[in-house]
Amino acid sequence: MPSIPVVSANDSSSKVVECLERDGAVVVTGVIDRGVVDALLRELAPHLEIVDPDASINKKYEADGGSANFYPGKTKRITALVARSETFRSFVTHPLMLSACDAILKPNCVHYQVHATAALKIGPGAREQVLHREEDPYQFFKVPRPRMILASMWAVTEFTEANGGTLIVPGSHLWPADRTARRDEVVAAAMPAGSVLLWMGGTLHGAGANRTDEWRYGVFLSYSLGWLRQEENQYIDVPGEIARTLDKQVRDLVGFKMHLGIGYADVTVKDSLGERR
Ligand SMILES: O=C(O)CCC(=O)C(=O)O
Repeated sequence: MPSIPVVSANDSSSKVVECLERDGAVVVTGVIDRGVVDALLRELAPHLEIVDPDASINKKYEADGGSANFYPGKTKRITALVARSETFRSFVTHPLMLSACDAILKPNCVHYQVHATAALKIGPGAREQVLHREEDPYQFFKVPRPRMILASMWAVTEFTEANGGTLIVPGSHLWPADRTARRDEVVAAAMPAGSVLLWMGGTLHGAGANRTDEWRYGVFLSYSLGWLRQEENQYIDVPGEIARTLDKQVRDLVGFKMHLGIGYADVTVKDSLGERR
């Protein structure tokens, strides 16, 4: 039976990377403590409160070129987490993530960047999401693609097989394009609150179905090569007035830094942080 390896936050970063390279995913337990979880909950609560889980976000996604059934219903989803939560910014610069990105992404770029952020609350009765790869939008590269993305899911509540724990197909980051996953090759990530699931951009995955009467709450954070177009438009989701207040490390990671010659702006019009000259 395939499985997702589990390591602890005290294990070495090379162990995390070894699991990612071999299995395409790894759970790291004990990464954030209760105080951090509580702070995150407080900061995101007002934004999540106003989301209607029955209002489909597929309509907008489809209008923007995405597929019509990609997002399951009965789910609350908000993005722009760098702008919305100070606690989330400490996830962006967390040593666990930076050491994994250094090993997985750095060989293909000078520096990597935040790719997408989301808080995802999966409600009772939500269906399973279609399996996909984070790197699918870069379809001009053939599967298995060069390493472009590293993704993570931070467990705010416990993740179980029954409550919508993220579905992972271990090893699928190495599969040829024509191989599809059999049911017995799909594994739900089970992890206590405070754990982080990391997976490769080429790993097949999706949100699990929630067959319980409680909400599964996770926070998604991915990184990509610094020369790629980001999935989430960070220049809009982190507007200049907020970008200006961020630590330089966070601001650079969000994308306010040129990658070789890519990303310049005419500062006589508007500087990179949105200030008019
Ligand atoms: O919620 C999850 O566990 C995964 C979500 C996901 O992969 C997505 O929305 O693209």
